[in-house]
Amino acid sequence: MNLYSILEQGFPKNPEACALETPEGLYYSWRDIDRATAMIANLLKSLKLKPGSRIAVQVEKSPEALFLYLATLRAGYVYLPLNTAYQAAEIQYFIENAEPAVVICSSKNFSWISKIAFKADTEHVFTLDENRKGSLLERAAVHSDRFKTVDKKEDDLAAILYTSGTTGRSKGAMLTHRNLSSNAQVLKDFWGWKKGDVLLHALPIFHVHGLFVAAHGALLNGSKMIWLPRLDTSQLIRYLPQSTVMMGVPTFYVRLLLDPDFNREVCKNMRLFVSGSAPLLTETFNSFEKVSGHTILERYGMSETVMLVSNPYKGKRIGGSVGQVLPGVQVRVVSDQGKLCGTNEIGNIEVRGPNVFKGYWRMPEKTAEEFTADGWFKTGDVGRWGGETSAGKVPSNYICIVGRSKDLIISGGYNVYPKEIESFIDDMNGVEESAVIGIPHPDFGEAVLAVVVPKPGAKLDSKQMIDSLKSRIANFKVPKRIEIIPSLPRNAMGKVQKNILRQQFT
Ligand code: MLC
Ligand code: AMP
Repeated sequence: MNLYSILEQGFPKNPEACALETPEGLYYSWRDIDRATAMIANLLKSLKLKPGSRIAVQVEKSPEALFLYLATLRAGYVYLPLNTAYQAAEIQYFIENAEPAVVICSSKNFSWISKIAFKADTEHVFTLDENRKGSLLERAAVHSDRFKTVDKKEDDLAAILYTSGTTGRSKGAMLTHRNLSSNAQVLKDFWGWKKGDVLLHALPIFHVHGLFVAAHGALLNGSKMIWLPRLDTSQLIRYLPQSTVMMGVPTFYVRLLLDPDFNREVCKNMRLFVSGSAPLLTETFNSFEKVSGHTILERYGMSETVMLVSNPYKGKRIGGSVGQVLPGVQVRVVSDQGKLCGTNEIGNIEVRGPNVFKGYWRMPEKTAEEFTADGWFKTGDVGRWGGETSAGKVPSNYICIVGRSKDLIISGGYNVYPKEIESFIDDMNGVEESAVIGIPHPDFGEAVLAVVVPKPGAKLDSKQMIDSLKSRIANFKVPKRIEIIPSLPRNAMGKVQKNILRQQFT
């Protein structure tokens, strides 16, 4: 098997039909996908890489970036997508940890990324830009446009997605061909994908949501995608009348609601709006229903498990609940003492099934820590079956997420681990210690805020600190605000009381 071959089974009979359309007026057919992915796969094959080689990619979103992902699958290698916001220190860590055989980056970053890559023994560095330029496509152009997709075992790796750890450095979640194909097949039925669907795609393609959930769904259904480079509400409003499905993080829906041109008429052709990656406020859920006439379908997933829970397509979608367990997946809610929780009892969410990843790249101990002795993956999310939301009573087969046991901030759908930011701040001159917290933010859901204690006699300038962080870490991780205070509140055990800081600074 190969995930690509499974997706390909869904491609439409007419290879000349439109598969991708871009706002610049470019149209790609299904035949174009087949030919372009074959040429890139032939290029990768010509490099005579070792089986299981990682192909690390940090490029802007473009149709060719999607083809590169699909070509990597076809050639049987492991795709490693990297957020375009990552800076040198972050990229260096990923490249040193994953040891990719090939790195593909934007031309503008070639000089520094290639230095990091060659130092880490990467054999090949190519470039790929948004405008169909770069050495990857130049080199692929001389290769044949036919390629026999490499046969893989179900358990072979298809992708590695780095997800930050609560302590220590990021961990690479290893996802297999089976993890991704089983999830795509389940969602195809669960969300009622049908002939004639058109997906409006404005998510980034270096995470589960945009790459696997959204793109796999359309590919497996043979549906055209309107391929937008990023979220731009006026472009969404321009293309919604031609679309039937859209997927986004909650910020997508918050911003659509603020746009005076967004209304029922624009959504007339739409069949389904999906939200995930971060909590959707019931207020947004309700307002969206009022303004658009559509009930957002919220679902819950993560890099290690792809999708595990979803509100139903046909049944009742409940604001404030992430829905029911997907077919083939098992979920349990367990108390800290290890007892199964009943309805309305809060506990830790654990999951088992064909969607659950193989482990963290080269971190067997971390992998073991995150699984229970009987093989369930600990999500780090806290929730309950049923109970009540502001929308009313929730049936006992629906899950509500109420918090996280992991110290994690989700800002605009991106994860930020306070520990990582605190360590950057603590290294700065004049800083005694810091605490990073998430506070409610109207656009991003949560915003990163740092509370910093100066060393005795030191004078700190929060603007300068923010500017310095911007040059060192991905922009979405940079605190929106830094508050300087004389000391951090601590409990009797000496632990920083972040809840008190949250109350104080919200
Ligand atoms: C951008 N900025 C952010 C940010 N995105 N700040 C906090 N959180 C974010 N998410 C900052 C930039 O640094 C910049 O700051 C300013 O906001 C404007 O940047 P921008 O690039 O113009 O932002 P914009 O294009 O508007 O992007 C916002 C966004 C984007 C929400 C559309 O972040 C996005 O597409 N998020 C989706 C994330 C996603 O796909 N998550 C899925 C993970 S998978 P300055 O200071 O430079 O001006 C997963 C599993 C699952 O979680 O269940 O799906
Ligand atoms: P990531 O590691 O980027 O894949 O993020 C996964 C995390 O996002 C999950 O563990 C949850 O904490 C969070 N998440 C995903 N979907 C939802 C949702 N619908 N509601 C609340 N949190 C969510």
